[in-house]
Amino acid sequence: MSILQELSDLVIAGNFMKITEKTQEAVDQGLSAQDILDNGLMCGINIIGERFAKNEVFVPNVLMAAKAMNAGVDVIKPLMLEGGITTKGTAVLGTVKGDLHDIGKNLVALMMSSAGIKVVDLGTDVSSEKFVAAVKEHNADVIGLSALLTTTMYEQKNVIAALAEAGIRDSVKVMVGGAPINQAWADKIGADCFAADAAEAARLAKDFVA
Ligand code: B12
Repeated sequence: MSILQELSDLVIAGNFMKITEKTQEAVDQGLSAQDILDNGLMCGINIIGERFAKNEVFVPNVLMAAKAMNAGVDVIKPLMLEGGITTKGTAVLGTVKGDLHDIGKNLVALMMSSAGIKVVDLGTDVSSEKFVAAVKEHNADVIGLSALLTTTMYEQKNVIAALAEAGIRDSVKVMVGGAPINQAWADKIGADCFAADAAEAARLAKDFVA
């Protein structure tokens, strides 16, 4: 079995004890952080998502898998941050109100930091008011809104409306993302862009602050 397959299986099993050691082993074998993430850890969390949708596993299993995924990400974090030294612009990031998913948002934060962007991470379950206040306080160039639920994706629209109401919509680029989000949704709610993954989000943010 390949080490990437083993990492995927450890995420599925929620084995957060063993995954640190195994991820380090993958790093020591010379695998890139991106390979470990895309073809190991992410495979596992996606499989758990599919099984959860089919009621084959339940919330505690997903929580354990998320914990294992985060433990693996912690090992490759320093590699992903390599080179991100000069600060180019500021991004405010958060998961919208009512939504507690943060693995994807954390990866976006990591990739943006590694692209040299200063990231102000507001965490999860963030209200429009808090987003608006943070954009003003940090004079942000970019705001990134993460939503993983079909019920909370509408909050992205509310944040954009709140930015407009505060008179700062045109001074900040709005990026949206998360599993149910696509370009059509971004267009519909008047976001400036959509990115399907953290690497693309960082590339686009870099372009915005250039
Ligand atoms: C892990 C997980 C959980 C964990 C979250 C732990 C954590 N700390 O995040 C826990 C157990 C808490 C959880 C809870 C729930 N979950 Co959940 N969860 C998942 C799961 C399996 C994985 C999500 C994940 O982390 N993926 C890996 C990351 C890396 O991918 P990502 O988030 O998509 O992020 C990438 C891109 O989308 C993008 N991106 C993300 N954010 C942003 C932001 C910007 C600005 C940009 C540009 C890009 C971007 O870049 C990221 C990296 O490449 C998904 C299934 C899935 N495959 O999505 C279900 C899923 C999202 N959950 C689901 C559900 C239903 C729930 C619950 C309602 C379950 C319940 N009955 O309680 C609760 C809701 C809690 C709440 N209020 O938020 C459903 C949603 C269905 C729907 N139609 O809305 C899903 C799709 C599972 C399913 N197939 O049914 N969940």
